[in-house]
Amino acid sequence: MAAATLEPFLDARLAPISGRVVAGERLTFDDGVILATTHDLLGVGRLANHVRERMHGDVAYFNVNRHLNPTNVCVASCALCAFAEKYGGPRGWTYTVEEAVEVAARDVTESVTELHIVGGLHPKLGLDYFEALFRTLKARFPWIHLKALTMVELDFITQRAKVPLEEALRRLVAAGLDSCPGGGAEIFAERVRSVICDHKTSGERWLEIAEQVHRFGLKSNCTMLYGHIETAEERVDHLVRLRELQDRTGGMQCFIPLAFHPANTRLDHIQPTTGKLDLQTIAVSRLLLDNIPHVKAYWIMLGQKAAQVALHFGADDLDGTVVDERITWAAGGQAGQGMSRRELEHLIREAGRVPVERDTLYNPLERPALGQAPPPAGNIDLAPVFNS
Ligand code: V47
Repeated sequence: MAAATLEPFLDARLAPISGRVVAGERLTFDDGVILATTHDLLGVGRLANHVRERMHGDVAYFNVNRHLNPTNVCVASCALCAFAEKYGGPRGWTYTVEEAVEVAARDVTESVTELHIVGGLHPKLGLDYFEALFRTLKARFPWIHLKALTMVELDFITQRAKVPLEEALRRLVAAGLDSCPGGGAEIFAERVRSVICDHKTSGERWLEIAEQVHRFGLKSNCTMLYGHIETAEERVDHLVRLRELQDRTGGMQCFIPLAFHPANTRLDHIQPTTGKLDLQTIAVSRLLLDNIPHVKAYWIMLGQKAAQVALHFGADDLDGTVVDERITWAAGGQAGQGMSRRELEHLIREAGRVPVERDTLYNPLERPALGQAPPPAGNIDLAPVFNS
């Protein structure tokens, strides 16, 4: 795209930033604050779209996955969370290994390439539980990538087991762990953490654990929870800290901005995020995180419509079929708990992008598009769960 097509800007401060974006130069913290606070949403979007198309052309990724939450019992009591229940509380669930595998098996066919496994910090589920869970899941579904355990869960499990993180990772990988999701990062600034998630792993510790995970050889994702009490400066600080980590390790594949859902949390006096903040946060992330390959518009939190538009504001991925999402759902999420592959492809095509199914590590998968060819032999493709 020619530089001239990015202009004109309603906010003159975007013009010099545009020059740096087109030249492929790194943006500064101050650039980030301008981009995050301007009302020239379309200007910021054009810049982010320029970068997105330079990196990925017209491709928009999605995957066929299933979420699995072995427990919602959690020793932390984060104000931001509507999912967790205290030990012994009436809303709590904790699956045995066998129950967790049966819950997964309800929806897993050969079409499903990823299990996304996260849960509460359960006081009695140790390293051995997760080893047994991963081993049993791999034995039952050997083709599935296990993307499991946030940095916060890893921190908790290893402290409880009193083993060094490296030993825990060695055991978990031997049992079947393939990569880590990006949750629990929230906002790194201590001022914010002390209100929304006190007692949780600190921002520094989240970054330290992620660094060790990457040095061990595992890939991870990363996230930022926005739209609560944080300032624009604190969002930009979070992004810059992720960028610095990525400079050191290169271990993060994808960044996912998570729109705060206030319902049923102790922060329910806060208004839900607006479309402007959602799209601007996607765009600013794409522009600042010049070393993280993918930015995900997580449709569960953004809603299908904003996630689709975000494919023109810097995002190149919608996440997946998901099937059984419980964290956003508990906090009043309206987007539903799962979407079919056909619907994901439709959203992407209608946005003028080219849908590409990927595996967790962003390898494109060769599959006939739905509606254009029959599914592969033996693949029931989760109809009607995914295809309705
Ligand atoms: O860790 C908790 C956040 C995360 C709320 O890595 C909330 O591919 C909004 O991390 N409102 C879970 N957010 C989701 C997550 C994720 C999702 C999809 C893909 C990937 C990936 C990661 O959601 C939690 C926390 O940061 N969260 N409560 C809430 N009320």
